[in-house]
Amino acid sequence: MMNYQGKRVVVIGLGITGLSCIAFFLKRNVIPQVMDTRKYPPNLDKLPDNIEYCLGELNRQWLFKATLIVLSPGISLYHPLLIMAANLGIEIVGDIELFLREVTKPIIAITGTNGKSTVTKLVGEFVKGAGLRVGIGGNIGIPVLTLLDFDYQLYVLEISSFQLETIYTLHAAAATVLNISDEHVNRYPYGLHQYQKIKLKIYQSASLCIVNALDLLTFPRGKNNCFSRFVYFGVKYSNFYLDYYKKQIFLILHNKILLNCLDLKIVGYHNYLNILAALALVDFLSISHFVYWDVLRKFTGLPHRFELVHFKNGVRWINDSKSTNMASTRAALMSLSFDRGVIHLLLGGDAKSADFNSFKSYVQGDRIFLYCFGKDAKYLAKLRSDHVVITDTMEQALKIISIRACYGDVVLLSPGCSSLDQFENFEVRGERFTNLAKKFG
Ligand code: UMA
Ligand code: ADP
Repeated sequence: MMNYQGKRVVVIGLGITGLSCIAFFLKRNVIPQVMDTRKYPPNLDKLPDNIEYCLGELNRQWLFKATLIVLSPGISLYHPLLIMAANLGIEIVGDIELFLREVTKPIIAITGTNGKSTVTKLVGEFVKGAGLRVGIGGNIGIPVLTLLDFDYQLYVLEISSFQLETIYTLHAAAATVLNISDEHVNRYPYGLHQYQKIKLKIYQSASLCIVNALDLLTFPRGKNNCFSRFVYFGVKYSNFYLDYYKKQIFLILHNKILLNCLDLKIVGYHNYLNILAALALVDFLSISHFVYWDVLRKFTGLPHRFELVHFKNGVRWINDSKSTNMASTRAALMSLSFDRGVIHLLLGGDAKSADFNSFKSYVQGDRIFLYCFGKDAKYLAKLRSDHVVITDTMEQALKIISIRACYGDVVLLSPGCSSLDQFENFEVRGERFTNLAKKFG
């Protein structure tokens, strides 16, 4: 356990991470200073009276006098003032680094562009099923420092690239980068390569690196692979792969059939890969196959991820609001099975400067109609020359769809963009879609 007595601590960000950091230091009798670049950040009302705070910008004087800066993931480590602070030798860490310095129990660490929450949840269920007390947290919405209040035997952490920026001492029992594709381009000026490099940090000093054999970008390289053992998933020479027989797909574990994918409640090739990754991550725990069967048969996935929220008059309304990049929208389109009708695809929000050209081929043809809304609607509408409607809001698009949708059609919200231009978060966007689906459908 670290001793922070005498440190001048600055916490940046008043979101749920910042709040958990403040509580962490107060418990250790250290009173941090707090700042947030937002003029009206959330949680101000939750700040104890004795805490000094500064809003609207980063306070240069406080920063340069600090001995420890704790940065929330929403603020980039490459902010000019933070670069200056780092050059002055001031330590900058995130909440997960604080957490790592406190715990001794094994950690399963999960990152990737898509599938992190699904795999984190599934791994958590496997470990629980094996009878271990498991702490699940990180980017999934539970700040890791809040896990310190409980006596867990193992931790499962979902870690975003933003969080990886400020992690230095992760020694995971098993770590994975599930997949890598274009995402958060607005945060990484050097593009995909910079984003990938940050993601691959998760392998550093991991005992086991769980590698997606189908995605070269996820392979450990250089410094990442010292002392580690690689375990691949997704291809036949590995212990975790998919086999095909008479149009059916089977999950293969250590060369034996574990399950027919028809017995699962979740659908889609991407989800079958997620299951393989989860199995590979927990393999070192030697969990019984009965636990795997039981968990997998019951697992319904998480809300807002390709979730059927309404079915009426033969029309399926699917909420995939968590789709914030084109790879996840592509996965949704590939998961749809139907023999009649068309897809009404709602795309929209903040595209975060992503390049959608490679996605064009997935949204052509007579059986797909695009409805583009929000900040980048016009940009998204360039994906095809016909069958496109541009609206300001998702609600306007849904009104039009409600008139057009016929028996056999699918209405799919898989927006491929961040929700923050028009909604508080992806959950609010998904709930709005669900309510409107029930109203118009
Ligand atoms: N912000 C400012 N100024 C500040 C601090 C934050 O403008 O000084 C803005 C950020 O740009 C962001 C928002 O405020 O838009 C929230 O940032 P935050 O760091 O305060 O976020 P928290 O509420 O602490 O939530 C964070 C993660 N959010 C982000 O990384 C943006 C949550 O992931 C995570 O669940 C939580 O910590 C607990 O670990 C959310 C997310 O969107 C779900 N993650 C991104 C993603 O999945 O793509 C990475
Ligand atoms: P993350 O936590 O990385 O955002 P989620 O499990 O919450 O991942 O899923 C986010 C979106 O990505 C959803 O639209 C989901 O259907 C899709 N998705 C999940 N797993 C994958 C995968 N392996 N490849 C591509 N898309 C995926």
